[in-house]
Amino acid sequence: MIKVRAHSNIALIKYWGKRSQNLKTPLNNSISMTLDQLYTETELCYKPELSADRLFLNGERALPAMEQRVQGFMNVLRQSLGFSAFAEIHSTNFFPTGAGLASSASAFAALTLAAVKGQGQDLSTEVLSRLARQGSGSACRSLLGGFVEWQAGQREDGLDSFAVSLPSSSPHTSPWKPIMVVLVLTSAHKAIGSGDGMQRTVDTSPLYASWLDSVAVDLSDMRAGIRDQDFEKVGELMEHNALKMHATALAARPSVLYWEPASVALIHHIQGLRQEGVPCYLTMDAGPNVKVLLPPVSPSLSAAQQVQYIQQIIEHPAVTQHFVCQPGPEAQVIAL
Ligand code: 2P0
Repeated sequence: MIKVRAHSNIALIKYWGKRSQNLKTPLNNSISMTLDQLYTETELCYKPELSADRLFLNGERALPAMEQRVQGFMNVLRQSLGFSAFAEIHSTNFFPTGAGLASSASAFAALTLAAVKGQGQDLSTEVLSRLARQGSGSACRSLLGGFVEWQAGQREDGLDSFAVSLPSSSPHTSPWKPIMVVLVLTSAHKAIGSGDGMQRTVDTSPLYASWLDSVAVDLSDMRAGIRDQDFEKVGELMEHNALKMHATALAARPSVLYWEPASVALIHHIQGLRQEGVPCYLTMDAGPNVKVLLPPVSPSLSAAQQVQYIQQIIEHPAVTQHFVCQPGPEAQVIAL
């Protein structure tokens, strides 16, 4: 038995579109921040008596579709690493499932690490990331902590498509720790899944070519912003990139629309607070929730002032739940 923990991540520059469905290689690089408060813990045990992998999610046997997806991914691991055993897998999300917070990134990162370590293999982060990508694209970023870039790569076989750490500090400063407030909204509406949403956007949105044309500059500016710990630059660009991703999706046929009325209300709320002087910027993924970046405590921002900003952000009536996150650690083994 082995137990691991992997954290969720939020993209600052988005992954939106694949060049290979099967290998989950993306059409552009993406940059993310690993989130310390949202994570998955996975216990895995290889059992000789099993003739198929068994998956338990949050204490209950997983639905067949979910179990089949995991079995397919375990087949990829068996083939890549050269083993044949089947596993019993218990995966627990330490954040609400069904609240529109993606759990596939942390779940597939945790499963990859558990399955590999459970085989007694010690693989580099690069190899682990490349494997996790084949479970869910964004999972390749959750193997690493802090700020992370997923290199799209160019090879047909996907061998150069994996995530690497992005330095967030010069040698004389400490790691950068801005706040990401994850706002959960009042929504039960099930929108189109992210995989289908991005594919429809690639196939039908006339804006998609512009997305790809403009993302290289976004990536180099975001790298510089993180390196220089430049909050305004990172925040402004993060919000621009997210709204641009949603614009490409809105222009698909039929439209890929993830926003609820409460999402739009929250966008106005955050942009309004910013006009009043609150240093905050938003991002959104393939769902209705809104995530808000705030600067870290510093000589120019007291802890009390930061708490007040968080209060102003979460006091909107559309917010049902919130998580105050900072850059989180890499995926790790927590019990053997
Ligand atoms: C991201 N998203 O960069 C983007 C932004 C959603 C919006 O990665 O099909 O669950 O398993 O590779 O990783 C969500 O997509 O998709 C995602 P698959 P995944 O975070």
